[in-house]
Amino acid sequence: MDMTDPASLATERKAFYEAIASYSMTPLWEVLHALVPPSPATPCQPALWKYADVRPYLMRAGQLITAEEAVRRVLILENPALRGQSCITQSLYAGLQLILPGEVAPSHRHTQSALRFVVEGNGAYTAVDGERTHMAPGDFIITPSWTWHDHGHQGAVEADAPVVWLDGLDIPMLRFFDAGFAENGTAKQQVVTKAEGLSRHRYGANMLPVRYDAPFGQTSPIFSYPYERTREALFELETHAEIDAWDGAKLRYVNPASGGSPMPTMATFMQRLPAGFAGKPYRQTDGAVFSVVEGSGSVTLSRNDQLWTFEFGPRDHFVIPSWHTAQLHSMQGCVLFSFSDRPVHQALGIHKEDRLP
Ligand code: 1HN
Repeated sequence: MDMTDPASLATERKAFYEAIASYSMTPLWEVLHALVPPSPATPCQPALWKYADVRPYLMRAGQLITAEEAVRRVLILENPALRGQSCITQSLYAGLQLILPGEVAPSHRHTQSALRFVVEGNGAYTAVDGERTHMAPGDFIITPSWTWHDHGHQGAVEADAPVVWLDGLDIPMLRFFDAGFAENGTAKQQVVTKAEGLSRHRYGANMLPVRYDAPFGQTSPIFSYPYERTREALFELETHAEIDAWDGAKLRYVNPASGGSPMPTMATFMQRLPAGFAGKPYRQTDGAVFSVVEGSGSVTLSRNDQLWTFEFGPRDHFVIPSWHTAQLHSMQGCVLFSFSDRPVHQALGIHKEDRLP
């Protein structure tokens, strides 16, 4: 073999790769650069789902299948670059779920953690471990890992009766760890054993039981964070506090017992961009999913030499993938809910954020 002749060397290497392939081996040096890229190289793409486009299909789904037959009547928001994988980023699942008056989405439980962010409608409830909570637009609700949960709608049949919420789950993460288990309930609906609001009274008044029992492990014992209280906090901050040049007025939801994220795998945030806000650019390793609550604005995204601009209004959804530079703008002012896998990055000590000038 002539090591100085590139052509014959290439032929020899190729033969070598083929020889080791039958022993399920492959040379690192051919893939090393891609395995440890100079900066996060996500296959995910920024994407926007305009609610005006999505809603008619959700309502059509409501005519084609019942919540009970579907178990969960959801249109999955798939990242356009990851079609067929049921995920919006490599680690997160997102979908829009519809429930209509009189319907029940039957009781089950799974190791995957879920969050609900209510997008429209009134009259629906979700039940977690024997306690029901009603769902109102802007409410953030948690289904902790391995807790029984069902949803229902007791409202009247009216034009605005459909209730739609954003589901956020850590499905791809649990799939990665091969740690997904699920179980169906014996009854369609679980028996209600607790008064509505009990968990909020017990854990959500800036107080905790003297002998705190962590009913859901690392997950927050409060499973419903109503929009009313979040909104008031943000609007008071907008009026009376300094506005962050990157985020506007942004707060993170917490597990009051730990100060950490509400769920071990997902962080959730709400932010208010004041009217006329022109945010500075930032990038983060945690890809984030946004649900627009009120108002309108735009987000400009860039990565290498690619550029995206999304104009958004109420109930629109968009995804900012890992390490894409983002800049938020709002002429009118707006409120944005978002969630990401940040707690996992932080637990691993790999979370990075650049707040650029
Ligand atoms: C689930 O249990 C719900 O409980 C929603 O509403 C979406 C997606 C995959 C697996 C389980 C729910 C889900 C899900």
